[in-house]
Amino acid sequence: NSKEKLGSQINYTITGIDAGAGIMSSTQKALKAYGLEDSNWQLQTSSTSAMTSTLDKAIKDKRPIVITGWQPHWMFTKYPIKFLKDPKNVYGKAEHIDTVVRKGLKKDKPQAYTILDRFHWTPTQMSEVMLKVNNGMDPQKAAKEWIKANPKQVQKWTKGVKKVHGQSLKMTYVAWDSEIASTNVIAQVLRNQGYKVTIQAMEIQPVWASIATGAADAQVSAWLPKTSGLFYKDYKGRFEDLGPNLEGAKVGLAVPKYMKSINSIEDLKN
Ligand code: PBE
Repeated sequence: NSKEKLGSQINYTITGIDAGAGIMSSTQKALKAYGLEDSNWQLQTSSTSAMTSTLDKAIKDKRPIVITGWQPHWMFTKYPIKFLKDPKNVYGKAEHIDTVVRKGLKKDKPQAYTILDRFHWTPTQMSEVMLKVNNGMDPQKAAKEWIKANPKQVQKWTKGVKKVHGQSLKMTYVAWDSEIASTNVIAQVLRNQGYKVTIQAMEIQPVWASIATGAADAQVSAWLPKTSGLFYKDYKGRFEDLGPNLEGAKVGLAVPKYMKSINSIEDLKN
């Protein structure tokens, strides 16, 4: 049957990203939950850029491929791909991305706290910045351009907040496209407010640790409830969650639309 053929055609391999990503541990759970491990499916670790270039090649040749996919991301704009249904709800229905700050930030840097607390935008807006960066623009420049083009939105975050003069502020993030976009935008907004902002890229676990220990002030990369849920639980009580900066994110497995008979994760099983 055609499903059996799919598994052997692509070596029963799901093309994934970096090992630390929440989507990777969720996919391990999915392999178990859907009994795919038993039929030899495996998840390949790589990176977002390696995964998207493998996807690019597969689509050019109209070959089958299964990837770890999420939104907002330009992969869904650039390529004709679809999420697979997840009837066992392993990845969760929708995700939101929260802003998480260190304890004591409200007292120490109230202006930054207020702006971080108000920071909220849409998947479409985030995609605008991601697309610029994907087309080769420097992320800081992309953030500046986006801010310039969206003064009303930015005003909602900064309205009535006093300027500061050279106070420093440190943000940590993972160099995923979505987090490169959001971190650069909010960092630039805080710079315009007078903060000396540094942003430092690292793995996801040290990002949470940096907030818990107070080594960093803020991060805007908490995909919840599932994708970063483990870190949320591990560090509970050692950070302040300012709530969603974006709603309507989604995580799961994805395939090209021309794979017409594969519509659910269950269809991978034969
Ligand atoms: N992602 C993008 C991340 C969060 C941001 C879905 C690849 C993950 O932890 O899986």
